[in-house]
Amino acid sequence: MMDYKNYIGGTWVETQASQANVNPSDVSDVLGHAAKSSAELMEQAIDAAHQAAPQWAASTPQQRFDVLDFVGSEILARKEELGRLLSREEGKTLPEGIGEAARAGQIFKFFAGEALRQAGDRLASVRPGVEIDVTRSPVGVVGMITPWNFPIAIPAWKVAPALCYGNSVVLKPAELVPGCAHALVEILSRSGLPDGVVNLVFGRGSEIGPVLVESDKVKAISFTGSVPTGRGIAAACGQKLKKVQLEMGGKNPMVVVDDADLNLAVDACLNGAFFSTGQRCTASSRLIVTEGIHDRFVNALTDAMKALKVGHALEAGTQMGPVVDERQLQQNLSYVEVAAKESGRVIGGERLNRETEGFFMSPALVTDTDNAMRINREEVFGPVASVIRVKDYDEALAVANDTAFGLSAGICTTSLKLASHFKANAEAGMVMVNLPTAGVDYHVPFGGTKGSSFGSREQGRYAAEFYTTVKTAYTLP
Ligand code: UN1
Repeated sequence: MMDYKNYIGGTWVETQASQANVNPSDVSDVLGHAAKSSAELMEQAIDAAHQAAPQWAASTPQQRFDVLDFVGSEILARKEELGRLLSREEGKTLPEGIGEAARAGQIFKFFAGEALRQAGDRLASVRPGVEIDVTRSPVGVVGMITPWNFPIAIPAWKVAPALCYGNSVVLKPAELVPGCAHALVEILSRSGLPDGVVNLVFGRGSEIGPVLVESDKVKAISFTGSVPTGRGIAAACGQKLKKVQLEMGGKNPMVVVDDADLNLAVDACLNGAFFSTGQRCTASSRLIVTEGIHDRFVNALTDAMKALKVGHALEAGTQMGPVVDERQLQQNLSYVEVAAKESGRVIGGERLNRETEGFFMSPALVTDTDNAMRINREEVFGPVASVIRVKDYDEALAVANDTAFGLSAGICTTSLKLASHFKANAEAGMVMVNLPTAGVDYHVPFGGTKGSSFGSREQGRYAAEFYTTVKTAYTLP
């Protein structure tokens, strides 16, 4: 059994460990216990990051490349083992866990390369003889608060760019998945980073999160999680005039129009709605389907959904693992109930028993819904999707955009004209044509509009916007 310790100033710090890391596929399998840190320990981690910041800010591109490349190589070499750990603590299937671990490795590799490609602009001044340089400097200490649903990829896509651009880090991972964050930081601890550049603090978000957000030594906060928590963080950062980046919920529409390739649309919706047990902010949760294809689509998707094998995440052949914990399972089931009460027709959505005691449920499809129903307004964060029948593409687009969220939006169509129109007019940060709304590349920007995101984009070269400060220097030689 593992004892997940905090990592502060280059040392693994012994703390009273009390938060159990439980396998959602089998609650008798406890992976370990994580530190439940005090505000004081969080302060220590912030101090360590603050002290180490100038040294890392002055590091060369080669040093940054070497660290990030080392971490990326080790994650990729160990992707099976790390993927197994991920699936065991979070519950996504083993192929999904291995895929996510590989993604984390690739993210480090990408930013290793970016460390060598940090360029600025040199411009002529409007004044004679004056030269202008526009360059990027590190921000300083960056605080990161990460969710349980991507336990290694999300810490990776925050930590890697932070280090690439010369910042130091305090990472506060989700309580439910300490194992992956611990494994990642353990690799970072052997990567050649100076002590204090990366710090890891386990504990309750409500207790140690505010310390991180409010500290004057922390210059920026990157958060992925719920809208209410994000709002609170943004308000606190606003008070402190601190940089903030939020990735929050989604109620992502997938439009299926009459001319869609039916098999492709069913595959995209099955994947988008139910893979990773629907626990993705990019999940396709509103399937908006035009009249001419509606019944064929619903029948085919229902068959495909019912055929999904739900079970232990580590068992070969499992296509959908458990829900992450009892609280989330109850939330999912209560949304199914709400949808039924609101006159939706529910297929699936029942608690399931398996050989091991875990948080299993059958995927749920709610048909005959309209966009005003709660099931179509609020994020469930589980394997629950609803179908909204519409007359035509114009109505589909209007319904797709009628939401408080704007992370990802998809369309299944064989029409270039509709695809182009949708790309231009969907109010979302990411648009997918004939692809699931979830499952993104690691080298391009990730983020949304409206209530889904706040601040500049994560990932790809666009990450530089958040992790650096722009400096404009004028010289009269
Ligand atoms: C994906 O769909 O590949 O929390 C990534 C989430 C997102 C990541 C989704 N931040 O679900």
